[in-house]
Amino acid sequence: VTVVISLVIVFVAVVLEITLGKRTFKQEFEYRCSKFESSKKYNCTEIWHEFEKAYVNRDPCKIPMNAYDSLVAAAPFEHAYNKTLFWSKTKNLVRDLTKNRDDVNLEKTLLGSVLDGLTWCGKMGSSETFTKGCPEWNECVNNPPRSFWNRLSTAFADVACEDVTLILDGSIDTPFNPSTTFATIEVKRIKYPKVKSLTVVIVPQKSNCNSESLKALKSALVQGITYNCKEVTEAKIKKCSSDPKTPIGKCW
Ligand code: AVW
Repeated sequence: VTVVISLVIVFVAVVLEITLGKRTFKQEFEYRCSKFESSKKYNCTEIWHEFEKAYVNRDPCKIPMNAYDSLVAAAPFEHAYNKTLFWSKTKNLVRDLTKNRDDVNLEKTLLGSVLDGLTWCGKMGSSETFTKGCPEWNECVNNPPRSFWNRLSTAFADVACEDVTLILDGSIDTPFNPSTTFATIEVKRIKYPKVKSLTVVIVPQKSNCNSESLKALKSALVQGITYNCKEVTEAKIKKCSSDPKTPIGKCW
């Protein structure tokens, strides 16, 4: 009887650990990396080591963008660069739109998908990765996640070509906000003639294609690139998300 009870207890403990047990940061990183469709061409162990080198054993407010240079080099992009979508304040909407399509937002790339939604940092004198007690996004400029996303966004905008799309949030007064990653990093790196046009897509509400904020975007855009703006209903976007056979360009 004692043996049976012990076995039951062990079984319950194992089941609980599997169902409730959270992956550590490193496990989550490697799990997501290995799940990435074309990860066969990537070496997730090597990518992890390049990643942690950027911030481990360092002051978490002193991680510059270039700390991630070797990480970005170890996991080069291999998406369709002419199917690039940028976004600002519309992350979930864009995620839904590009799901099951070959159009690509940053979170569909290997490094983007691996680190999406995660927080991490190191500490001086420690070789560990921490997920608690890390600087907030705006606490200091050079914090590990912020510098990472700035660095990856730089690389993402650098490879974009032909006709690119930017999905903006029409429910706010400043859809093109000068303090965002799109405005500080990406818009400057979309170069002519590699990129021919930028199409802004916006659900008109507080803001629309005539808003002052979009005039600022137009002037921030590199000379030569054709600027288009399209207003589209939320219903149409939703319909398009649930119908991935419609080419994204036909959604607006
Ligand atoms: P965003 P962006 N705390 O919606 O134009 C934690 O403003 O900047 O769009 N994380 C934060 C914070 C914060 N206070 N602020 C921003 N973030 C992170 C890369 C958070 O993960 C793509 F290619 C939020 O979801 C797009 O074209 C993300 O930054 C463009 O840059 C975006 O904030 C979107 O950047």
